[in-house]
Amino acid sequence: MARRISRGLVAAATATVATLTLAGPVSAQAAGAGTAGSALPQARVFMVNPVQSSGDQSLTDGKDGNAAVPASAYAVAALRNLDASGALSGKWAAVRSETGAPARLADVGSYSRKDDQFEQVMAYFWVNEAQEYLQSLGFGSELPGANDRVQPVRINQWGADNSFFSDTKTEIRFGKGGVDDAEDAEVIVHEYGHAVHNAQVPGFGTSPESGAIGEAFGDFLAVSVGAYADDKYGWPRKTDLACVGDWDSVEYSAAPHCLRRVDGNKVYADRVGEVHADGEIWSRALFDIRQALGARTAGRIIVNAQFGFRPDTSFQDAALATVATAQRMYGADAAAAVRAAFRARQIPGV
Ligand SMILES: [Ca+2]
Ligand SMILES: [Ca+2]
Ligand SMILES: [Ca+2]
Ligand SMILES: [Zn+2]
Repeated sequence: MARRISRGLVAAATATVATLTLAGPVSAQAAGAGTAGSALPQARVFMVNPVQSSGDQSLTDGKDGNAAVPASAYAVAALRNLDASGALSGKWAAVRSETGAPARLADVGSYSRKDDQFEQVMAYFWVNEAQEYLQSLGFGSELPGANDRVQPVRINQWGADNSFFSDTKTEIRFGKGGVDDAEDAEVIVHEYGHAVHNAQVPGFGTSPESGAIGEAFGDFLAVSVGAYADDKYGWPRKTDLACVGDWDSVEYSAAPHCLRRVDGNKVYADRVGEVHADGEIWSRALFDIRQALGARTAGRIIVNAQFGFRPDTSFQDAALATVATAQRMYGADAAAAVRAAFRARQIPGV
């Protein structure tokens, strides 16, 4: 599955974001929903994705049919940070759909996967969750913000199985090939990872190695946000933590289904010049850092280091920047653990 990044002027996006932040007419219902905890709209969402939460590797898309996924795969969770517009628009995400009518906040508790509005709700919920995760790590308060702004998201009806982040419009687009892309939180958060990178370093990913780092970070963030949400809501996880896209990939991978994994054994010499394939070198290092230092410390080091990456950074420079960030934030032991993770991937000069 292609996950491509288009490149262009970041400046062009500023107007888009500014437009989206203009609040629409205030409706009493939405205004209340945005402020009072008890009034937050309660939405049906997947607990990351149906394969991960059930462990059932035999689930199939079933032509987007409701019967293909049991009701037990859904959970009810609050939609937070909505603005007063009455749409799926808020502090961290604004969803536009080109398939089906816009979701109604009054109905977010009753949509199922066959409804176009279900993916709109998933996109809003998981982009918000991903930014809340970054905020929980201190980004936007103690540390600089990392894409702490309204993220435009568009859902298209495309034949191709393809989602991507376009930094021309700083917009994420989700396709509907195979399993609808926005039915898998790990696909949503992967794409959001590109938006985070681009916010940290405008135009990030202009070389094969920096592109691979971008893919790797998207996968790492997807796994991290899924685990964060599972812990927060008490949702079951019955597939390997290292498996990304358990549900989107049922149509194109053998069981156990994974789009990619973050615990592979590739090393630097295994590069093939394709960003997703080569990203598995970098994502394994990030996963090892997480295993060594814990989710919170690893997340803080990894994201904070990325502010210092050049748009065309090499594995070597990015690894050294991450080691230096660990040293500065947590001292020698943390730096040694980070260095060991990159050395295990045989990244030169580290
Ligand atoms: Ca669907
Ligand atoms: Ca798909
Ligand atoms: Ca997963
Ligand atoms: Zn990607």
